[in-house]
This record gives sequence, C-alpha cells and structure tokens, in this order.
Amino acid sequence: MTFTRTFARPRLLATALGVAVLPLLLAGCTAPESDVGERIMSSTATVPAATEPAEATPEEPPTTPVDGAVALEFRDIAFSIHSIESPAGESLTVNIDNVGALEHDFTIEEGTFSDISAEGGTDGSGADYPLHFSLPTGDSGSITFTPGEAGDYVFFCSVPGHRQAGMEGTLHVQ
Ligand SMILES: [Cu+2]
Repeated sequence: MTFTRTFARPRLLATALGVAVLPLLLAGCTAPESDVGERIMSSTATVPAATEPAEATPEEPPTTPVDGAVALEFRDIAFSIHSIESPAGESLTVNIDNVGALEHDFTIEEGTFSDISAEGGTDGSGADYPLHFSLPTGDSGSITFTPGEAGDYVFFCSVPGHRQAGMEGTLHVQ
C-alpha cells in the first residue's frame, strides 16, 4: 500500500513539471515528495470550488416595493431576485423583463389574490393557479395583484424543470 502511494506521486510530478525534476526525485524521495503532495492537494482543492453552481444565497435581502412595484428579471434559467416583501391588502406590481432565450412565467400556486391585472405577456391567473403570468423571450410586462392575507407565498416558473433548476422565490406578505 505504501509503495503504491509513493510510486504514483513522482510519476504525477514528472508529468506536471517535466523531465528536469525526475533525476532529483529519484535521488532523494523525501523532500520533493512532500512538495508534490502539497501541489496535488492545492490543485485538487480548487477544482470543486470552481465547478460549484452559483446558487441563490438564502441571505439575500428582500426586495421591497417602491411606489407599489418591484422589478424582476427572467433569465435562463433563474430569477434575478428570490425574496419580495410586501404589505397585505396593498396592491403590488411586479415589473418583469425576460432577458432569457426561453419563455418563463411568474406563478403562485396557493393564496388569495384580488384585483389582478396584467400588461404585456399572458395573464393566466385563475385557471390552474391563482396567479400566473408568462412572458415570451425579449418581452417586458407586468402583473398587478393584491395579496389578501399575510404569509409566505412561493413564486416560481411553471415551465417544466425550471422550478427545479432554481426559478423559485418567496413573496413575504406582512
Ligand atoms: Cu422558466
């Protein structure tokens, strides 16, 4: 077991640093080997960090409405914001730009919402979901509604796979 480990490291080093190091390695194993170990460890340690997907941070501060409106961007495949905070019983407008290459939507599957109106896009509220507004790629539009009761409402994109890919957020109604 010990032989396999010490054998593999010099071969890796020789490949990485070139043949010039090889005689040095064969002459005295102890000092260069620890150097190899460090190099291998530091190079492998950076790999997982670089390939990790950029997820939404749970600490994202909530977006609060300015003049009753918040701005949201549809991307492929993500929302620009994941937390909206708005008072119960007050009208909220979500202004949406779809900057992605796909159609996306803003959907809430539970809750009571009144005075729903939309500009641009397609308002499908009330059919399968109490709130549903879809926007083709490159379009801008808005949906306006009044949340009836305080609570946390998940908003998401209902296009298959998009919610699972991270198109999800929470509307905190207070
Ligand atoms: Cu989507």
